[in-house]
Amino acid sequence: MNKIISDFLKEIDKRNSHEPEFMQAVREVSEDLIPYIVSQDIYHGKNILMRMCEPERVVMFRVNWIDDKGEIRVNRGYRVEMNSAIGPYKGGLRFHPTVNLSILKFLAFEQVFKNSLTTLPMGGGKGGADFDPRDKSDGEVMRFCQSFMTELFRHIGPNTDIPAGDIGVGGREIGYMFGQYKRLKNEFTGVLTGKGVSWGGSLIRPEATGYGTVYFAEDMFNHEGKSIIGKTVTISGSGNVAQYAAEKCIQLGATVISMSDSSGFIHDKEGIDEEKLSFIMDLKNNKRKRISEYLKKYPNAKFEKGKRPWSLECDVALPCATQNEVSESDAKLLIKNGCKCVAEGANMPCESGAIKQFKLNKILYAPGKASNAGGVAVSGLEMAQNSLRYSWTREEVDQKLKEIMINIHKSCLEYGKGKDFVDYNKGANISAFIKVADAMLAQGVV
Ligand code: NDP
Ligand code: 2IT
Repeated sequence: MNKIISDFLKEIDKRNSHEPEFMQAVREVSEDLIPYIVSQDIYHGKNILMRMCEPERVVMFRVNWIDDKGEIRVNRGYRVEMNSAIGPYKGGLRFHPTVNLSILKFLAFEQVFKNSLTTLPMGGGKGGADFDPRDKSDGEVMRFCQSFMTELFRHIGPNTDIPAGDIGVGGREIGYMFGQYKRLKNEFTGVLTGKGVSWGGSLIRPEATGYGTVYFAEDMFNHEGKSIIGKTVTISGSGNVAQYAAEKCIQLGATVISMSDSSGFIHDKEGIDEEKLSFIMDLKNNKRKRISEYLKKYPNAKFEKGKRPWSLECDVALPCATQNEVSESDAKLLIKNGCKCVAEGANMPCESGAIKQFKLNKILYAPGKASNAGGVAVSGLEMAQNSLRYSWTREEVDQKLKEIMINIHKSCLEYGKGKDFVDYNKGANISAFIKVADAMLAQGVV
């Protein structure tokens, strides 16, 4: 079996050898999927995984814009349309200086599996640009978004490809891009999700990824007859996902002791309560400042410059910032310090060595494609509401989100349950694969 896997990976590597993040994502999925595919006559010999590893289409384009000093700036934009077997391409846009094809291909590949798990009819895609909105004025961000959409609009549409937010793309950026799309097409449609509530957005979409991650952690605890109530939680990131993961932990009665950004983490032993969290939300979302400013208001907390919060004693760790932010040695430290549950709010935050440690030590570990699927799931509900020209209440959307997370948990159990341990990674990979593979087989070699 190991030889079949390594031959497959060698073949994929030939075309993608300069894409380390993409190869990492493919490797992790292949180790679960190839043994399964080989055991199933309907999938074996159809080159189905190879087909899933090749994007249906990739567009790369120049994005010119003018900064506040009147200088002409050039960025690179992308959209990776990975797989449309079960629905139109769906997935976020990331604006961050590190964005490249490898990162977007890994995100698009993961998105295909994640979207399949949601049970909603969405294919997978991802896009973005190597643009950094953090040090730009509002006017610069608007001009960039307009220029980006001036090219992207011809490749997307409410029945073709429906982008949303990701790192560096929140409500403000979605607004500017929606405005430009509408102007170019003269159509008011659900072409993007994460829209404002008064112009087609869904209630609970901003909260959905963070809330869903915590619902999933609670589902894992409940399955063992335990609960997140009373647990100590360490969170990385302080953006959209981290903020609402923290909010849901607090609402459920857990104690959140850390949040972070790319400059370091804050440690508040007394716990980040609702008031402190609203200070962080204002700091990050309106003032757009660094997390270290938390100490000016709450001087009892500590700031650890340039570090991640995995050295803290905790019961639960929720990595909600970015890929490869938990190394194997971080994982060992977390386990040594008592951590029992890791649910990924971010995409691929744990390196392969870290996942190996979680499995060896039978930690409740949920891969992002399962635990952070609540965001895209509510995007799917936003699309449904747009098609119905109707909107559901907060309670209705939240209830549907909870049910979707419970269903994802069940799917993971179906294919991941062992004697005394649930391999959520394997469960998620196989369950997600089956739905996409069946659709691809039914649609022929296209
Ligand atoms: P935001 O841009 O709102 O926040 C990102 C946070 O992560 C910020 O605190 C940022 O710090 C930090 N961060 C980003 N890059 C790095 C880095 N290289 N090193 C250290 N810290 C970093 O993004 P989101 O909260 O939306 O996304 C966070 C993660 O969740 C990503 O992995 C994304 O793919 C994933 N995700 C997002 C979903 C969504 O609906 N938004 C859905 C599912 C997954 P700083 O401000 O200093 O840059
Ligand atoms: O990684 C993700 O699932 C997202 N960034 C959200 C995608 C979406 O279409 O809502």
